Amino acid sequence: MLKKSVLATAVAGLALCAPAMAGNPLFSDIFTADPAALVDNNRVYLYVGRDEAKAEDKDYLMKEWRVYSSCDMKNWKAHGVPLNVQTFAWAKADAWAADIAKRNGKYYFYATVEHKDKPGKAIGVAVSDSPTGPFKDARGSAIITNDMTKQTDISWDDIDPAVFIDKNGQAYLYWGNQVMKYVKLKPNMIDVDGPIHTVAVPHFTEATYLHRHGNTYYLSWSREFPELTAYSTGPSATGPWTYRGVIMEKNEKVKTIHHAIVDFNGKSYIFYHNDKLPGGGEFRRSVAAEELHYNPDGTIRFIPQTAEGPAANPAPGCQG
Ligand code: FUB
Repeated sequence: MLKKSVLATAVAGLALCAPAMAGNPLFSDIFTADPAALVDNNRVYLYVGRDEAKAEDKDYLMKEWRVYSSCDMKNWKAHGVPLNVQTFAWAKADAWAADIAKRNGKYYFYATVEHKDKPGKAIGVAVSDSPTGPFKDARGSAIITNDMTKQTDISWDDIDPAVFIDKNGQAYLYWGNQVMKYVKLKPNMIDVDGPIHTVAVPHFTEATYLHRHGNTYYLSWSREFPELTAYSTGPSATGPWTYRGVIMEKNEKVKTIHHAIVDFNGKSYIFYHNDKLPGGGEFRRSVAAEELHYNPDGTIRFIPQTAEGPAANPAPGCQG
């Protein structure tokens, strides 16, 4: 029989050797929401908004974005605050959902904020030489403002940017609430190029995401409210789209579920948010991840939310 002190030392030793294996939610020190992701140089970068609302609050309190990175989808390194609402001098509040793309060695971060002068939400674009920032305003003005779209009367219909660069170099910005919209971007990534189009998908609420896997384009979004994650597939970045169904069920205590999808180190993943951190709820969300599987016909398998999250998937050559 082991003596108590020997056992205690052995257990302590094991704890020291064990890697910090994050399950879901990924971060437990702060509330996080609205994941955006980028795979760069064999490393996955995860951008989140920070939910700062108190338990009794009745609205979002979001002032900054945070960035984390991982070499294996299990251990996450915090890189701090790469930008906040003040990054955009023309914005006054609400660091809502964002997305990121890399072009010509620069990182372009598209972010929802509340405009100071033009009523309603707007989308800004910030740029950095590094995926972890710091980012600075790339235009000095919003790329999308509420007065540029007339499909609804609500002040929050121009939120949730999703940026996508196609094989031929054409970049697109998708976004919207109640009505999904997209516009082409110029190669400089900071100016729109042509008219704004709308896209009709079943029960669209918000949180559009566009990605490609193989030769198929996947347009996904949050449908209904409380939200489920649904998707369509198509032969191009602008469709035509064929509805394929729901891939993630709604949350229990929070009505939103905003997601992002990436391929990393030979596997595919979805990031989303739920309410599972203790004290969590509508305005106190927590970002989680799951492995995502494609069927041989290109459809996506339904993704149950788990407490374990993805298995460790160490990318060769990625360290720290
Ligand atoms: O976090 C604020 C808003 O809630 C986001 O912009 C939406 O996608 C929803 O998650």
